[in-house]
Order: sequence, then structure tokens, then C-alpha cells
Amino acid sequence: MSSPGENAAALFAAEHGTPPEGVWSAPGRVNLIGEHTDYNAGCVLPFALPYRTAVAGRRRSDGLLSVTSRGSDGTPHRAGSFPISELVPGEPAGWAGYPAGVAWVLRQEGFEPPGADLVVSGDVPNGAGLSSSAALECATALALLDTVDRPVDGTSAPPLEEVARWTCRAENEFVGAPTGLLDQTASLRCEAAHALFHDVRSGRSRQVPFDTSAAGLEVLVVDTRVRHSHSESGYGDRRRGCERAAELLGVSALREVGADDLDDALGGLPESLRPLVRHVVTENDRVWATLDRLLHGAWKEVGALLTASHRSLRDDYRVSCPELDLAVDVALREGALGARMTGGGFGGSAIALVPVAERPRIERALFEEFERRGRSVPRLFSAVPSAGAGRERP
Ligand code: GAF
Repeated sequence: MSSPGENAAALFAAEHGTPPEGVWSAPGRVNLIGEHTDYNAGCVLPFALPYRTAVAGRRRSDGLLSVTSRGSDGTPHRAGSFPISELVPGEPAGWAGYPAGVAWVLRQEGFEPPGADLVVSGDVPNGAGLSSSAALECATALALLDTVDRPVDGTSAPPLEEVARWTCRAENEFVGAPTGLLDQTASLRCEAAHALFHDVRSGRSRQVPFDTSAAGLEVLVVDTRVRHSHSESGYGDRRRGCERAAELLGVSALREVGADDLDDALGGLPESLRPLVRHVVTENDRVWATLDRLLHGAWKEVGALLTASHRSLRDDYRVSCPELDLAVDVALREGALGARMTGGGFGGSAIALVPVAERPRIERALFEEFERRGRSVPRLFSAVPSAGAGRERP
């Protein structure tokens, strides 16, 4: 089977009659823990998936951005050609808004993209909470930075932290999804065989060795196939609630409320905001605890932290859904050390930390329970921490 990069390059050649000047790709992610903490200036702990979005590109000199994607049957979907200098947020809508948004942001940041032909191909499942949007944004950013002579593998490369901010702005301001920095940071900065501990407030990251196999474990991903979108109201409502709570507490972000001060903080807030704050403060604490437990190889405790995170997201933050809860409950019942929804929620995927030897049985139980309750057949796969974004070998 060909890789997304090979597919993008082949379609580029078929569409444009020449090979691309380069191919860049970026991965989807799972977030091990640290959910809805990023826009509260807190900490996250994702790792990159082996699934990637690749962008084959070539510079143009007429200021146009042409974007084509490869459908799963190999056919091209031509989204059109857009004058970069005339782009305005929201147009084009749909998937082409992500690459167009990145071109728009780069221009706002003072770059003058001369135009480009881009062909996209990827295998990150869409709408599965595995960060397919960030993978597309980040691969596009790398391709377009090359056209302005700031390649991310060159000496004049912009810091990846900046690239993460630009791609996040594309999603917030152009596409209109009020997301935080987790996904783009993960896609750009993760490394193979590691999870990435990232502190959004300081911008500092730490690569954390993540070798479940040495402990006879693996991370099973359960894509419930319930599709979600962060442009819809649920995500934005939670984010606004957190911002309002921070304002009432007189802090710039909920990150500043320590776990020891939680009870006092809750006492000063209206009832409706308390569960949101309780989740964010305890979740941030769980990220630090997970980092510590991972460094000590204390997998059982890591599992317990994952499960506690799920309960908090389900009961306090209220971003889970019946299918995610089902995946978590079945995995735990069948012997997972811990399980939780991953990503923004309202659908998408759950992860479970499972003993390798138990995986076939846990998978069977998941299929059976989903079928018995009339849910779609989940997609299951084992997630191996993989490399972050970069230029592919020619
Ligand atoms: C989505 C968002 F894109 C992230 O920024 C993050 O907030 C996450 O939901 C929840 O942790 O993936």
C-alpha cells in the first residue's frame, strides 16, 4: 500500500504534469491526557499517530493557491484556485478552508506567499477526534513556508512554536473553530517513541519516552465513528465558560488556580461554572501526575489517571457521549488499566491502556457491545507513538 506522501506525489504528477517540488506531511494525534486544558493555558500530553496528511506542492508566481485532494478511491477533488491576497475568513468553506486559512495567516504574518499548487492525500480518519484538521494545516504550513524560503528544515526556519500558533490562528480565525494549541503542537513537535509533555503557558515541551510494549501494554484507540465538529456550539460554550470563570476569579487563565485552592475558587463562582473549573484544575493536576508516573514506569497508576480524566470529562465538563462512555466502560470491564475519551469530545475516539495479551478479547467485547446496542461498528487500532511533521524524502 502506498503512503500518503507517495499518493500525493503521484496525484500531483497526474494533475500538473510534473513532479512536485516537495512533499511535506504531518500526523494526527491522540492525547494521552490533558483535555480542554490547552485554552486554559494548562498542560497536555499527546503523542503522534502513524497516520498522516501529506501535501505535495510546487511554487507558482501568480499569487494563486490551487488545492486538490485525493479521494479514498484515488480520484482528485479539485477545490479550486484562490488568489491569496483576496482570501477572507470563511471562504472557501469545507476542507479547502484549512489550507486557504494557512495561506491567509502567513500573509497576515508578513510573508508574501507567491502562490502554490497543492495536492493533499492522507489517512488520518476525519472527524474522529484524532486531529485530521491540524495535520492538514501543519503539512500545508510546511509546504507554504518553503515557497517563502523559510523551510522548517533550513537555517532560517521559524520556531515550531510560532508555526503552531499560525496554524491554530487559521483554524480559529479563518475556519471559525475556537480550538486551542494542543493539536498543532502535537502534530509539529511530537517525536517517535515519545509522548510530548507541553506546557501551553510557558511554551516549553519535554519529550517523554513512551514505550508501552516494554511493559506488555498498548494503547488501543476506539474510533466510535460518531462524528463531531468543533465549529459547533458545545466546544465554544465550554471555552467561554472557562473564560468567564477566570474573569470572575481574577486570573488570566484557569491554569493559575492550583488544586489546593480549588475549594475556595469554587465557592466564589456561580453553580453553573463550578464543574467546568473543577475539571480544568483537576485535569491539569492529572497531567503532571501522569508525567511523573510515566517517568517511573508506574503504568497501573497512569491507567487510573486516564480513567479519572474520563469521569471528569463525562460528569463535570460534559463533553462525552454514550458511545465514548460505552467504549470506556467495556474496556475497563474487560481488563484495561485505564480508559478515556481523547480530543474535544462530543463523539470521536476513546483510548484504552490494555495488556497486549488481553487485546483480542477486549476488541471482541467492544465489537459485541456496540452491535448489541445498535451502534456503528467502531474502528479499532493500536497507536504507536510516531514522528511529527516534516519534509518527506524525495
Ligand atoms: C480539540 C481542540 F482542537 C484542542 O485544541 C483541544 O482543546 C482539545 O479539543 C481538547 O483537549 O482537539
